Amino acid sequence: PATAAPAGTKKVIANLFEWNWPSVASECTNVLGPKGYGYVQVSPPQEHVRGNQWWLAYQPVSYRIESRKGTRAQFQSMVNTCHAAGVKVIVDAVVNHMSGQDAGGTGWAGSSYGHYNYPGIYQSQDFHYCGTSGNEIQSYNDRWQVQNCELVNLADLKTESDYVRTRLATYLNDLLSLGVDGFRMDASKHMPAADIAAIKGKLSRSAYIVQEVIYGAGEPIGPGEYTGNGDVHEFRYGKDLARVFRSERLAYLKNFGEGWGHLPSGVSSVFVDNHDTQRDVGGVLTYKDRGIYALANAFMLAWPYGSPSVMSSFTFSNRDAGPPSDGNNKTLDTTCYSGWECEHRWPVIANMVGFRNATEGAGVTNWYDNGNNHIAFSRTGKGFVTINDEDSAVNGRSYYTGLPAGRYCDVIHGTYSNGSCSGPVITVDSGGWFAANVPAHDAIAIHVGARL
Ligand code: AAO
Repeated sequence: PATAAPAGTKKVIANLFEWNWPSVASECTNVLGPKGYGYVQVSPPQEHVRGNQWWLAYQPVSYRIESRKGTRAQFQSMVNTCHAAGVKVIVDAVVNHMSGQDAGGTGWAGSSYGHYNYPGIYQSQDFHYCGTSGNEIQSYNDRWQVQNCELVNLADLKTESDYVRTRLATYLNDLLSLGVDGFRMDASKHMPAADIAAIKGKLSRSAYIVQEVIYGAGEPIGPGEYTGNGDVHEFRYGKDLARVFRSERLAYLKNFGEGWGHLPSGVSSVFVDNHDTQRDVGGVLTYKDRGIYALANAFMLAWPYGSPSVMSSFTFSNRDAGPPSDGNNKTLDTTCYSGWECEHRWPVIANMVGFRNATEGAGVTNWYDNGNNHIAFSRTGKGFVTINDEDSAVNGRSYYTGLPAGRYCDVIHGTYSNGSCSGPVITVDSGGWFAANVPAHDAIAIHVGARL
């Protein structure tokens, strides 16, 4: 992330979507810290409406840090544990709106609420009523509607009002007081960039900011107008990468990123998929694509564009279904590979985080492609990767890496730890070359941080 406090070279985000706080804490200690993830992104921690769908977390009822994912004390303990493991914490901050239930009710932690009435927090005068049918956004081609009408019936806060801005900043400052390092600003497109800037200006200390603005072709509001506040999610990245892997040629990736019209690298937050795109925004690669998904993540982590974020999902077939939970809809502790996919632990993905860290700052050299689906490139002096997404193996080839001579762990097929490699070892000769076979839909990656 571009604006965070210095985190050395550890910049990769693990998005532990809908994990509860005790499980996030133990993952920081046991996996994220050791594997070199720099950040964990967690789902909205504030009180929300009751029920079991995952998206209820996006309907705030109060700013008490008490949700199906855990209590304030558990949240605090999670932040402390992650910090001790060298992992910073990014919170998904829902600040554009409150709940979307016409009837009102009682929230997770017991606060009562109406659609436009949150006792002690907001009353009717704090919301927009834009005058369309149901006050609903009818066209994304109308800037005013997008920022003054309701997104799926969610009570739309008047973020131009100083009272609302101050109340939102009070919530975010409470999280900062618990040690939080950054915020994913949910539904940023639905707030003028200046409103987000004003809220940011009320924060008690600097924090990493990443704004959710889904690029939509021809829409008047685009991601570029938010870069003054911090990073912005680049939704074109995952969509374009999926198209390349599915139906085009990996050779096209030679100038992936800015060369494709994406945001400037330094403010771009990228992912193969996120919790919305893996469900609704057709065409991206997800855990359901298995090996190709792993290769796409490997490319993202090897390619020096943007701040990469690795999705970690619970498994689902129904779009609305919540994570594994008990009879009261309290989220259960995570059990990887049973109800939870834990993509961030897949060996290819987790090991490529180490590649990212070891190659930070090094440019791309020695690009090779066969004009089709076999590519290779070096991260100057630090690492080398080749991806063969052809339907057949590429055998008997040598690759020029420019790396110092030595024996390197192939981190796609093996894990490097305590000086040894659990998989194949690649020997780079004194000229910087190695020879190896690459099976179909497979890859080889080596870096100076995993040299034997
Ligand atoms: C739920 C129910 C609703 C009910 C509501 C209130 O589903 O029926 O009315 O409760 O009771 C999540 C869920 C929602 C859920 C909501 C509240 O996804 O289902 O509603 O919580 O519980 C727009 C926004 C974007 C937003 C996205 C979902 O701009 O900010 O919709 N994402 C965030 C979160 C998301 C969350 C919310 C916001 C709300 O990540 O999880 O919702 O807090 C176009 C526009 C986009 C627009 C999409 C979808 O995108 O450009 O701005 O996103 O449409 O409407 C291609 C195009 C692209 C297009 C895209 C998708 O990629 O290029 O332009 O396809 O069609």
